[in-house]
Amino acid sequence: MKRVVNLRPFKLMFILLCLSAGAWAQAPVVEKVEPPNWWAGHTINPVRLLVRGSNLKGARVSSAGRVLKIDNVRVNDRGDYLFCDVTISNTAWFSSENKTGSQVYSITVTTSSGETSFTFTVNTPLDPKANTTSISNDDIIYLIMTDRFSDGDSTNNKDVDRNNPRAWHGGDFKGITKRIPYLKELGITAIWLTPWYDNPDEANQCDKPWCPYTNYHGYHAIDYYGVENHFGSITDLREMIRECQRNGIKVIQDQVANHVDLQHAWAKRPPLGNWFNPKSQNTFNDSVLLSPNASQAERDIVLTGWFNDILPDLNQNEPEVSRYLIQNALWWIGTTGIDGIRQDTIQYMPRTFIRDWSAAIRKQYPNYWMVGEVLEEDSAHTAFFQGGRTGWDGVDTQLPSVFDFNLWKTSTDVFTGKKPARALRDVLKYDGLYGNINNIALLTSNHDVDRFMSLPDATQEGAMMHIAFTLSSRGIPQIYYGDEIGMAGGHDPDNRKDFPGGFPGDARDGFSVSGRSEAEQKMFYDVRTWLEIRRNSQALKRGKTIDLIYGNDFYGFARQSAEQTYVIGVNPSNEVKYIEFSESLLKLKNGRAFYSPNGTGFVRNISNHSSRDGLVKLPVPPKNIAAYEVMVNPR
Ligand SMILES: [Ca+2]
Ligand SMILES: [Ca+2]
Ligand SMILES: [Ca+2]
Repeated sequence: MKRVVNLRPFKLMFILLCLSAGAWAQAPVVEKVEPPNWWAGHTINPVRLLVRGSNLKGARVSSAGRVLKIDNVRVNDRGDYLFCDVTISNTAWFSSENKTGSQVYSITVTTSSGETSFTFTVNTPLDPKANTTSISNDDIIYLIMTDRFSDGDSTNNKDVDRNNPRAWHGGDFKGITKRIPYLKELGITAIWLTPWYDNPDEANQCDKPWCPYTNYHGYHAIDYYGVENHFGSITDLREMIRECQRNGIKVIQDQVANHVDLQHAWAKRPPLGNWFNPKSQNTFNDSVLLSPNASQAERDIVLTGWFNDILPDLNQNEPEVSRYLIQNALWWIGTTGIDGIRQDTIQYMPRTFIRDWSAAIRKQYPNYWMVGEVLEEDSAHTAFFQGGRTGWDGVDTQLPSVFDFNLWKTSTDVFTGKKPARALRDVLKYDGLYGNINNIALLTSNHDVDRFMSLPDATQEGAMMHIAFTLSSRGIPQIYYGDEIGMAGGHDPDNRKDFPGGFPGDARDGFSVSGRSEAEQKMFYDVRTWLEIRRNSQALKRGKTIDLIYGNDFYGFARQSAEQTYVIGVNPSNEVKYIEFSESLLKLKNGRAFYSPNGTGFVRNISNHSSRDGLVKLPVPPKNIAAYEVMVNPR
């Protein structure tokens, strides 16, 4: 709408030529080519281009030479979008003299009224070893809302207003780069940033109480190949990713394939008549997706309804849309080297699309980790979307991970005194529903839920137990920025407050010990200790969960891998409790001892104390979670 042409000069310059002067008005014009580049030797070959322009009706598309072969040209009815397959010849590439860097080719669009051409860059084949580790059970993810974390570049602070919780606040990629030492000190191993696609700069207007609001959060894409100008350039992004990775921190991109913003160029002039689903409000009656007994009509409302009236819903059942989105995901991985993807509102897209998207990414990167957001506090529902199992619809989504919102919600309830401790076990008992339980993502909180410290009856001890429990559970944990210092925050946007010290002029610096309150420092220290326990334990990262004891005010369980056993005691009560269990439950032998790395210290050598009847009794202080490692030789 307000954006006329969005030419991103990323390895690409458009050359607009008009050779037929007599027919200037009708000569073809090219404005944007997506993707602007691709790789030789890629699992996606041919790559399908989406070309935006005008006067494209009847166009023929060609490229001189033998490297690019172009066919399957399709032009929409208005003549303003053109699709074509570009097959990249590997033979031509490898036999060329230029085996490093990239090669720029010219592609010509010809109609009866003239011709124009654009450039298309072919990059050297991607390193097959890159991204093969992706995100794994070794990782602990830290979710950052880029706009709200750290401002490292004031030159991109267009219309920043930190007094308005719904305005841009100025956080950016350079700010995150600057905080890498803090992230290392904390001990996380991966960051997930809210979306960095270019979003509208201007505030959305409406008659709702939350208007006007800006898209500082990034979920309103207007350019799937562009970077949000408030966060920096693609160069800044790549620099941030490179610096993170150099420091042992992986980067996860937040992708949004379900919808775009109404200001996207497609909204007014969609490439195809069925590019978007017709405008209707999503009922968010999500359970019809899980139930095989729902009518398809009811299910379609959830799959095709708009998230809201300014977010047109993409029709992934149209193969051109599906191909566009799959290529876009792979383009970001290849271009920036990101280590994982979080996919927004994944359940509102067809499961066949989730499968095709997942399969295509993992064809190129066999171990790649993607996590889908299925915001349901129901294990059966979230499990339905994880890959590894075929659903009632015959579809295995092949999606590596989903978030465990049921465990998150139950943990917040238990540690604010609303549910008994055994409720935790009563969520974990559904673990068998998942295709791969160790792959699922565990959250302490995120940008869509109230922070723990703003829940009724929240205490810092409760917040710490909530985090410790998350870090001692199966799956891959994810902490939301600020949780480590007990930041408070209720409903959106209160839960997206600026990290203290991240912005010029802040009264104090939460990134440093001296800037933290005593309570914040205690929290930071405890969280860091637990992160260290988690990072160093194969049992916590990959072990089986074995229930030992569960009651209203206590839950004891073990995490056991081939090489290590941990015993965890969860005690939300006001008195000391004991993890009492028979050694036989864990197949332990005499001569073992238990060591607590989170402060309780060496506790008990079984061979001296309880080997006779095979019973183990380990204390857990009140309002605490104790971790005991089973030691072969007492320390
Ligand atoms: Ca900034
Ligand atoms: Ca923007
Ligand atoms: Ca949808």
